[in-house]
This record gives sequence, structure tokens and C-alpha cells, in this order.
Amino acid sequence: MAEVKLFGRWNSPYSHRVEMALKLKGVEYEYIEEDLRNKSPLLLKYNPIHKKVPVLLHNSKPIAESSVIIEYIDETWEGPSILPQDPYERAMARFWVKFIDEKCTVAMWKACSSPGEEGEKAKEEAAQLLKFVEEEIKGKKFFGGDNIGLVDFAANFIGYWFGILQEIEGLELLTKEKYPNLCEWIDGYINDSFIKDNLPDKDKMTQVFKAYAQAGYKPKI
Ligand SMILES: N[C@@H](CCC(=O)N[C@@H](CS)C(=O)NCC(=O)O)C(=O)O
Repeated sequence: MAEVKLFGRWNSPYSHRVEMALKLKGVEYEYIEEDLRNKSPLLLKYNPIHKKVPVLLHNSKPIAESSVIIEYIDETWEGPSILPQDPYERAMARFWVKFIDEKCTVAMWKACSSPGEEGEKAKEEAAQLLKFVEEEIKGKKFFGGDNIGLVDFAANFIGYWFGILQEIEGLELLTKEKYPNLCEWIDGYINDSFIKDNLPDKDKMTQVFKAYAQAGYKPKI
């Protein structure tokens, strides 16, 4: 039988994306929990460039970077498609993942974790960037159409993690009044039976992220 191992972290949105993709395809895998403040020699060996989770090991071959891993999973295993079939739609899905990763998540994370002027600027930037996402999801159940797909997985930080962080920080950045379509997607995404059963526990996440903030620890995302 093929060997599939996932090096991850329970509260990492990136690890979570990959876990969802493996579960959607029904792939059996061994999960290895990493301590990101004391990374294992194997994680450093398999992801020497970024030194981050997730890393997927398939028959001893490592793959890093969550969206690259998800595309690999989609191409390797049968089951529901994660990327669209149409080349233009595939390109658009990749565009949105890049936008979410490189722009939205960065600004949203800074908005919650950076003090002073940097934090204030990030809040304004995140608010502007989210307007594009709000427009993109308008009239759709999921970013992938009727079914959950690559962009939905990639937007999990917006869908779940950010709500917890903004509650901790007392922010009102992403609200139903400001982003009704996006909040409708969030509701549908986190309450989808497949997703819901696999989300990390909210209370545990709240405790851990509060403890990080108190200790001045800023996880690198
Ligand atoms: N671009 C990467 C981001 C992965 C990432 O940021 N992982 C974080 C956990 S959420 C990590 O491993 N950080 C390492 C550290 O904190 O040193 C991906 O999509 O896989």
C-alpha cells in the first residue's frame, strides 16, 4: 500500500487545507503533529527551504506548500475533483488562491497581530482586499460553485481562523453588515457536514491563540 504521511500542526489553516483534501479523496494517511517551536529533524529534512508545515510524504517523496500539495492530491487520487476541469476556471481558482495567500491572509493576520500603526494600516488594507472576495463569492454557494473546491479550502483562514482571532482582539473587521455574501459563504462552509466535523475546536484555538499573544509569540504564517 502507498505510504502517505502528513506533517502538520492541528491549529494551522495550511495543514487543515491538506487534511481536508486528503479526506475528501478518501486517502488514508498517517498524521504527524509538529511542534513549530521545536521542529523535528524530519520536517527540516523534507522542507529545508521554508521549514513549515504542511509537508506531504508520498512513497518517501516530500511535497511542500499547501496549494501545491492539494493540486498533487487532486491529480494523484480519484474521487471528487478539487480543481475545476475547465482550464480557464482552473487558472481562476489558482489566481484566487494566490490572492488569498499573498494579500488577504497576510493583511488579516497583521491586522490581528501587529500593534500600532502597522496594525491599523493592515486593518484598512484587509478591509479593502476583502471587498474583492465579497464580490467574487456573490451569488455562489462555494467558490468552487455547488461543491467545495480548492479556493474554499484556501479561504479557510477567512472562514474560520479569522473569526476566532478577531473575537480575541475585539475587532469588527469581517461582519455580516460589511460583507454579507462572504459571511453567508462562511456560514455555509463551516456548517457543511464534511467541514464541520473536521474543524479544530474553537475553545482550544481561542485559548492557544490568547496564550501566544500573552507570551509575545507570533507564529509565522
Ligand atoms: N505557504 C505555506 C504556508 C505554511 C505556513 O505558514 N505554515 C506555518 C504554520 S500555519 C508554519 O509552519 N510556520 C512555521 C513557523 O512558525 O516557524 C503553505 O501554503 O503551505
